[in-house]
Amino acid sequence: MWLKELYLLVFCAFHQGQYCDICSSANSNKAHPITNAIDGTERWWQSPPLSRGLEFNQVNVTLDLGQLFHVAYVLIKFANSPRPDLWVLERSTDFGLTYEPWQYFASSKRDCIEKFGQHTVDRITRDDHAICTTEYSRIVPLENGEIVVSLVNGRPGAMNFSYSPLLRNFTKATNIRLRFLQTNTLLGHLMGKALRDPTVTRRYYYSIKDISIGGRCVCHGHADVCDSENMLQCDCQHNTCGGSCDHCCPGYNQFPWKPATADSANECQPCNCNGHAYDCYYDPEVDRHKASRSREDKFEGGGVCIDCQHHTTGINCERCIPGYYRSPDHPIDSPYICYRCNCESDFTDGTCEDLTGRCYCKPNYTGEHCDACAEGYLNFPHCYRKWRVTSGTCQCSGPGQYDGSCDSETGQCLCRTGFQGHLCDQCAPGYFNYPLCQREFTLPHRSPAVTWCLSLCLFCVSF
Ligand SMILES: [Ca+2]
Repeated sequence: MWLKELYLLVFCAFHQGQYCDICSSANSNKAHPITNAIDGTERWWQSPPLSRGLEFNQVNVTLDLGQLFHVAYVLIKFANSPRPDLWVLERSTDFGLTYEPWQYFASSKRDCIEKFGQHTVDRITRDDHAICTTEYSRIVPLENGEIVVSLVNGRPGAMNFSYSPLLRNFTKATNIRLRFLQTNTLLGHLMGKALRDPTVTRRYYYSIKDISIGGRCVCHGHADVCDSENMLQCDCQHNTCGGSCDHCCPGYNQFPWKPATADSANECQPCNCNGHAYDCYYDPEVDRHKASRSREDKFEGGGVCIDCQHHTTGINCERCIPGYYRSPDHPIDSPYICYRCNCESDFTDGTCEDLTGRCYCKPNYTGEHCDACAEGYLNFPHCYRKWRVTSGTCQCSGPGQYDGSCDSETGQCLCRTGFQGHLCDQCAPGYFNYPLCQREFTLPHRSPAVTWCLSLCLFCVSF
């Protein structure tokens, strides 16, 4: 019976002597889940007692605030156990990825120094000094003790919070962690037979009735109020977005985001995407090269439109994509601004001229649809360069040309049998292996009939 009880969760009430009972999740009066620590009622959370293992000295309680806040104070009301002997209040500003100490708690200055370092007991000279406090680790009261941690009062910047960047930064938190390291052990004279009682560690645990946190939203000067109906989110203005108005809203990144100051709202400015994109991003390189056009039609800022629609592209969605041309009949912000090029010929690359739709031809070709040779070229679809041949200017050399002569109009060299091409530099059909250009014989199987035929042909050729 004793053993069994030792391994169960037990809670005790000192004001009723040493009355203890067994936790039970089935009965809300005997269940002590962590949600009780933030429910605003008298119900409390309780950790497993040390009778279940000394590792339960080390218990973390983490609060996720859901967004960035400036925290002014943390108030912890304890329940049916004394306040912890040794612990650290920690904060995270990156949504729980990393934590850093905010304040240390120990029962003596000596413990502060030994456990947390000499600097924790120095006088506060900096707004971000993490101090060690001894007043909250006393054994009494045994029940219903409180800890009030003020993160602003007593610091150099306390009277001028808005103008102390260090203090504003020090109070920021997205998550708060209570890292308990050691329970307060009840002293012998208070616990009567504690030393002789093997069950005494059943009474060593942490219990919290409620945690209150006071602070204000971090809105970077871009909101007047936090919306209490919407998870205390900042009611952002100045085209800013995010839980803390910490970035520009989609489509408003012509300039980098800035916090508001006493002198300027530093409003986020819209990008100029000519009605073809919803979002944009700020690119400092584009800004430096003055390549982005603002809504005021000036090359100021570095907004680059994202995902241009209606077959548009460019920093301001100001051009048509290849294969489309700008319509002469629609304004720049029309969804019909870009028409498809009608350039299906082999002699174009598929692109065409803005406003006219005239196809851009490959070299040597011309015409609305690249269906003629360009000036100086002839013989469509080959479109050779036209030669003005005077004596001795033929470009015919190499093994394929016949005698160095060429057509006076086209420059076409006179080729030997088995060669072709403008300069006779390819093998003709039926010949292979330039520059030899041998005759091809393809005889997959030498049947007697083929052999006969071959002999006959060779006989013919020899005549
Ligand atoms: Ca509660």
